Amino acid sequence: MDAILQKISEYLLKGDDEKVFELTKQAIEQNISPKKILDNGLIAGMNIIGEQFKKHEIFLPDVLMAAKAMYAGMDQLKPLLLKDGIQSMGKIVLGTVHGDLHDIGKNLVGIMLKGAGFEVIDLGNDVPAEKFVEIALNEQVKVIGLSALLTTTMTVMKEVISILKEKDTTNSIKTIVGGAPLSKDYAKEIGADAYAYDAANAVESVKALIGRT
Ligand code: B1M
Repeated sequence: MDAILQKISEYLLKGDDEKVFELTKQAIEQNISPKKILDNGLIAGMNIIGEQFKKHEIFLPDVLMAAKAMYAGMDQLKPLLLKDGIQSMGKIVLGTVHGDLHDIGKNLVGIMLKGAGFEVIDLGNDVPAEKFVEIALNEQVKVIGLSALLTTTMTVMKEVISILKEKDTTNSIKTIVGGAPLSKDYAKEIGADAYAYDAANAVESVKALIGRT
């Protein structure tokens, strides 16, 4: 792996946002692809943080610092992941479900969708089930994208799908779900139309959902 990507990962672990910002900038100047910087630098570091947190080797403030450093790197990559002047591919409502504050992955999905030409209505995090449906109907959106990082909040996705069923809108509004605890099987179980394991896969899945592959 490129030494600089290793360094990005190491400083993310230390929660040093200034250093991560600077190193990400340098990696871009070295013509390393944004996807590689993201996957092998920033996300690689975040995955280690997740493991350390699980083993109680680090605590919540450390995770928060790492998240801040992750955003410092993402700020540098964002313009490169976005493409200008593409005709709109359609609208999507996106958000992290109620009770869940994790938004890094959801934001990455949003960046990649925008980069692919979709108009993204980002509702943020901790979004109640009814809100997703209300906005999707008001904005005449064809796809709702739901993100969840906690096993305790995954169930809100099922609530969104139930509301869509109640309103008889499952034909016109499709759902895509994602997030670390999710799986294809769980998505199928709750009646979601698609599941994506990462941001690039989310773009492919949304394209397939609205017939723009
Ligand atoms: Co939290 N957290 N956290 N956390 N956190 C996890 C998720 C956890 C797995 C850590 C662990 O124990 N190993 C664990 C969940 C356990 C479980 O439920 N099974 C956990 C916990 C327990 C908690 C708290 C409960 C801790 C506490 O308070 N005791 C608490 C909950 C707060 C709440 O939400 N109510 C909490 C808090 C936090 C912080 C606020 C400190 C911070 C979030 C900051 C932020 O998001 N602004 C945080 C973080 C950073 C993490 C970890 C370390 C990293 C998450 C992340 O950003 N990953 C995480 C461990 C881990 O996941 N390895 C952990 C990087 C990101 C790019 O990946 O989000 O998976 P990810 O997104 C990916 C894919 O999943 C996919 O594409 C993305 C890009 O590739 N994807 C989609 C995501 N959404 C998608 C939607 C799609 C399609 C694909 O379609 C719409």
